[in-house]
Amino acid sequence: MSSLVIVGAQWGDEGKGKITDYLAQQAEVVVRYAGGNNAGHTVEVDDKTYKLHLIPSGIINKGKPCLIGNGVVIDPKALLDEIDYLENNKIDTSNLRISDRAHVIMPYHKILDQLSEENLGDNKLGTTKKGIGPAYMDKTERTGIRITDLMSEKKFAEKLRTNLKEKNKVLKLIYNSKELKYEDILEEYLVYAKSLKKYVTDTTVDVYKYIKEDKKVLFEGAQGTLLDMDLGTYPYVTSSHPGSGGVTIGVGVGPRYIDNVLGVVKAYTTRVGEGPFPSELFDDMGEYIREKGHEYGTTTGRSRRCGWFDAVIVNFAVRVNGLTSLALTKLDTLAGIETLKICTGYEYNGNIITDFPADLDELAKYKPVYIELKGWKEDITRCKTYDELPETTKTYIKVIEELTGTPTSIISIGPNRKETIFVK
Ligand code: 2SA
Ligand code: MG
Repeated sequence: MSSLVIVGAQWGDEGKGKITDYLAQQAEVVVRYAGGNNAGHTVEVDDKTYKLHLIPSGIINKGKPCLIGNGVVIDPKALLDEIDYLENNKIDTSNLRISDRAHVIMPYHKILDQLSEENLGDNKLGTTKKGIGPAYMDKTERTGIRITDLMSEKKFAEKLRTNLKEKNKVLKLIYNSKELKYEDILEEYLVYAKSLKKYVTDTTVDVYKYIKEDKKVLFEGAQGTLLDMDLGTYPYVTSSHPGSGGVTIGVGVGPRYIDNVLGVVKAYTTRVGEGPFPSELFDDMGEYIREKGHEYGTTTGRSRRCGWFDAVIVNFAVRVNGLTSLALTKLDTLAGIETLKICTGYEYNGNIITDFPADLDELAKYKPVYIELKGWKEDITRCKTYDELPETTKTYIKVIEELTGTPTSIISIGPNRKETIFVK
């Protein structure tokens, strides 16, 4: 049996989509376990680029069952649009399955996400405004509407009536905003329900069956460890569990069925949205990396903040996820930079820490400590093997392995599936 979790080891956008697609060529099943259509996963195969938000990236590989687990929040319209987008691009979606336990993103979730961000002003989180937070809030409040409810007209109508009564009060009294009409939402969502019915199943049964049949199962993460609601830079996090622990709950699979955890790390660091980012670059170098690496949000188009590789946060990800190896991505972006820096710790008043602190005010006092490494000028996108990489690139990889105590198993040197070196 060999199941593998693919987890983001930074603040998301590490290239999980590309790595999932690459590994899905050998896997038999791909499962999403957290988040929703806030995610943006880009997959490039031959001369085609696909942008996915909710459906596992494994879908690009023909005939692989792709499951959306119970830990995911589903915007039915976004899902149906994505199915259409894939079908229009000749990608078969008949093997897609969605969990009957997954929660549904409702129109009021999206509006509340937007209003709450506006209300927070300077303290805003920088969410994707897809309704993710409010949907998970209802889930934990135990008032959420699940896919299984949506499949029953009567149950959905009842739950919607109760929920909307309360949401309209919030919209009107707290935000002085327009109330939503029950009939409009009911009518809209019952149409979605009809279209989604054929995909709905108890995915815990499917996953268990695949595992018992010794099938290779890939669990595809969304966002990143530092955005995990428990482990990330709270409150500047998403409302789910992107870390490897999210798999057991978000899919309903016991930890003993997980063999390996692959941490996807970008060769530098990016973050989109608000929140601390110790190795952030505010100068031309940050701009250079942003432009060269096309660092713009796949879902919102927002420009991503860029900075040097931070071994402190990756070590944190190694620890809390139990990473067994790293997939190092976007190394090609760094070509042409004379001196590269890697953050190895944070310093304040002569005291250096290497464990990422929980208290963000405490963290703000610290300044990153860097080591410098010689860069490379060569375009490495055509390298086919590790040995073909320039010596300086190899040193950069080795230093990351040493600092994180974790071997690199995959090196990504370009967005295309072909631009990937499998190390071990
Ligand atoms: P939310 O919408 O409630 O999940 O936002 C909360 C925080 O989580 C961050 N977040 C992300 N960070 C990186 N990538 C994400 N996906 C898109 C992408 C983002 C985009 O792939 O580029 O297009 O802007 C993602 N989704 C959520 C978010 O920025 C908040 O900091
Ligand atoms: Mg992304």
